[in-house]
Amino acid sequence: MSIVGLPEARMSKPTAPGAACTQVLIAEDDAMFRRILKTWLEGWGYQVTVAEDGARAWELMQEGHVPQILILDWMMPKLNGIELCRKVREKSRSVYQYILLVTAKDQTNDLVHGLEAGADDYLSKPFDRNELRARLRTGGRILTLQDEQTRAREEFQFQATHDALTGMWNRRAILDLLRRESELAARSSKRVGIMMLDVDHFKSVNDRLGHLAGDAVLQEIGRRVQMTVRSYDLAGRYGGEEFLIVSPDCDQEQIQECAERVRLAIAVAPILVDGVAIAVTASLGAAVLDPACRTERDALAAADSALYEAKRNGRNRVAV
Ligand code: GH3
Ligand code: MG
Ligand code: MG
Ligand code: MG
Ligand code: MG
Repeated sequence: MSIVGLPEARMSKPTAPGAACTQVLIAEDDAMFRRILKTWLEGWGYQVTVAEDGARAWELMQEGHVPQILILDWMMPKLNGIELCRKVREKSRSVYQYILLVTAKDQTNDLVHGLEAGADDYLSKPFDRNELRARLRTGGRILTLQDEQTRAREEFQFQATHDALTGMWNRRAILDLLRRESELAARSSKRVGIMMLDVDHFKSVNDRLGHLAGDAVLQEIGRRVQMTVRSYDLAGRYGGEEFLIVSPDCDQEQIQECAERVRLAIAVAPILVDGVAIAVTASLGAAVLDPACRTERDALAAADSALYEAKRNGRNRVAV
């Protein structure tokens, strides 16, 4: 199952290209033509890398060079433009690279062949300097548009899976993640720990200090939870003042220990909101999910009834 909006999806994206920061890779076996192209493009502000054939261009990309635009000569030794085009399209699915094929061939069926291999545009030699420039600008516009769409999609995915107040996973996402972890655990005969946390007498925080102060307290509690759990644990806001923590590969003793650490992290120091120190505590119910024996639903119910027991026994405590 794929969980949208995972943090890594937000990481490094190429910036929207304008000529000034656009990386172009030219693969051309004709040394003279290669030099001319490079001079023109640099004159227009592009950052240019050249390769003397398709194999060298592929090598450069394998070494980590990620051009936004590729200008590929069709006829080249070792690896020709069409073959390289196919390899680029097969490999990179997350970052779109604009490919301009350059060739002396100008028959229609060749053109179709080139476009089917994944090229975006096509120029026949000899071509006009201004036409090349205009086509590169078109490529830049398309890349910018794609970049904006990618960002918008990522933002949408992030919002669909995260809680707006705390920035943690939201209820649906944390439940999806619990299911994913439980499936993974089933395959490797491992167990998943879960903790249900509920803030004690939270209503009275709102009543005494107002809803905004209550929100700030929830944010800080979320932060303390995330600081305290292991880096690969997953923490989400389950409901109003309730949090759910999913701990992969965790047994009963470990989940109890972890819940105790979380409890302490909240109780240890009051939360400062606008100069007012607000002492809060939380109760936690912990359970272990052994996928061979029980479902996520059962484990959630077990954590929930443990939480109820922690409340009944006086709050600010952990029950398993
Ligand atoms: P208990 O120890 O039994 O859990 O007592 P409690 O007061 O925490 O429990 P109760 O369920 O009665 O109240 C929960 C309160 O949490 C009521 C609700 O207004 C508040 N709350 C829920 N979501 C939010 C929120 O997003 N912001 C704020 N400020 N308060 C919230
Ligand atoms: Mg050639
Ligand atoms: Mg509650
Ligand atoms: Mg509560
Ligand atoms: Mg309650």
